[in-house]
Amino acid sequence: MILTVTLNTALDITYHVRALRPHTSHRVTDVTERPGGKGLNVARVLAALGHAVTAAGFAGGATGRSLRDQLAGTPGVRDALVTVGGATRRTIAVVDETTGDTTQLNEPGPAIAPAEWSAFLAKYEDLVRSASAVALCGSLPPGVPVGAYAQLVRTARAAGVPVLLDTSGEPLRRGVAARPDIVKPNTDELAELTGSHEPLQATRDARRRGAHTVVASLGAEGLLAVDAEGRWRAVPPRRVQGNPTGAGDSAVAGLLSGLVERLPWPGRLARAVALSAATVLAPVAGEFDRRTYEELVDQVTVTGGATAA
Ligand code: TA6
Repeated sequence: MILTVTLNTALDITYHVRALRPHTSHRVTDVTERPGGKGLNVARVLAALGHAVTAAGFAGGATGRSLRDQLAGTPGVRDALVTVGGATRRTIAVVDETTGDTTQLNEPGPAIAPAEWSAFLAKYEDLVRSASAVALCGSLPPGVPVGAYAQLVRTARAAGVPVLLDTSGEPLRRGVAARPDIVKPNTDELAELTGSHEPLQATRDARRRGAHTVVASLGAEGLLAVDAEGRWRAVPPRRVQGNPTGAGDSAVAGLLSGLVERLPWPGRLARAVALSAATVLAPVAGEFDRRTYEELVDQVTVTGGATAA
């Protein structure tokens, strides 16, 4: 099974409005609630691709119960969340149907007590031993140590399990130094980590800081992957318009599924880019239309190779 970790789970609420204007009230044309937080989106996409997934992290309160009820109805995802005293946060995405722009509001999440963090660590150490790969994704809730991801990366590496890290800021900086197999920053996260706004230079710098492979998300321009053997660029066939929330999480699911299926890098990246684009075209994060994905995956252009590092 693939283990996903979402320390700051969320009940993702997506509102659609005709046009979003400040200082006015809006009629909501559509609303959805889904289990969210980056790792849970990754878990749902991996399960839709046919992988067995165990979802670890925290959940609590009425929002946590609602999230877990929905997760229980998701075939392929096993709930290994630790119950906490605080309430799982909500994140709100407001989609402007006229422009396609999305405005995101993310609550900070519940405070995690030291005993809750210890309970999670014990569970993680147990689960990681039977995992084929681990994904560590998203922000940290209050109370979780800033070096949490570094610790989780080290545990996975000690168990010989490949680990992917997708976070930002200081947790990313410390996590990268613990030498994860893959990191997937976007260009802002890379610039914050390295001080460089030039993706190739920043990607190489992130590798020098400890990441084995860096897969930089270039938004609508696709992905840039660099490891010790080479570098690759994957570009979607066209610019797609829709809700970009969760597009990066779908890319992570593509990379991880390709890793455990031992797909060569071009196939992994094509899958990640196509899943990402199919998620933009779907109304909410963590979901995609299978046929759209299958059409897109054959049209992704991948260049580069093993000698081009
Ligand atoms: O990537 C989209 C998303 O996963 C949303 O589903 C939402 O839950 C949010 O990001 C959480 O991100 P954060 O960085 O706050 O943990």
